[in-house]
Amino acid sequence: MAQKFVAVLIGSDSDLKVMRRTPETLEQLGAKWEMRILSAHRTPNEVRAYMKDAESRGCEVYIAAAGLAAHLAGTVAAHTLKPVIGVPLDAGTLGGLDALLATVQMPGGIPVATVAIGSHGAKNAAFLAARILALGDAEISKRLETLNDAGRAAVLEKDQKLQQNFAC
Ligand code: RP5
Repeated sequence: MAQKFVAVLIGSDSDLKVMRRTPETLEQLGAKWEMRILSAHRTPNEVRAYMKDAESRGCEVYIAAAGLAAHLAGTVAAHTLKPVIGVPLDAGTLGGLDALLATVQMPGGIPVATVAIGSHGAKNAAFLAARILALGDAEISKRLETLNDAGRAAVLEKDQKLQQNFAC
């Protein structure tokens, strides 16, 4: 059987500056991925064709990122029963609020799990996709646990330093 992977779609190459964080994080988590530039507005037929092919090869989760009137995640969700994670991006004059609303306000029955605007969302989309794959993948589950422990240790270490440096 084909290895399960995350398909990361971005609406434009101008999204790459922020969205490169997603594959970087997926790599850290040991999740297989591929990334494509495909637009809900400029290449709607290619979005559908890619999805059909990706699912035949083992795509289990989608991450779709776009700015402005961000319809990419919703379009993907309309064409699949796989989980879809939407990353709204700041690409215009409204700070990403336009993309956030376009991504999150899906009609009932066609969900898009929407993460934060921008780079934190790009990172969390990877974590959420990995959590989904980890339901059936012990290796990814282990990596999530290790990264979680590392995050906890880093905060506790900083706190300890703070206590030492600012002791009353
Ligand atoms: C969206 O429009 C893209 O996802 C991008 O965030 C924004 C601007 O695209 P470009 O005009 O830079 O290609 O569809």
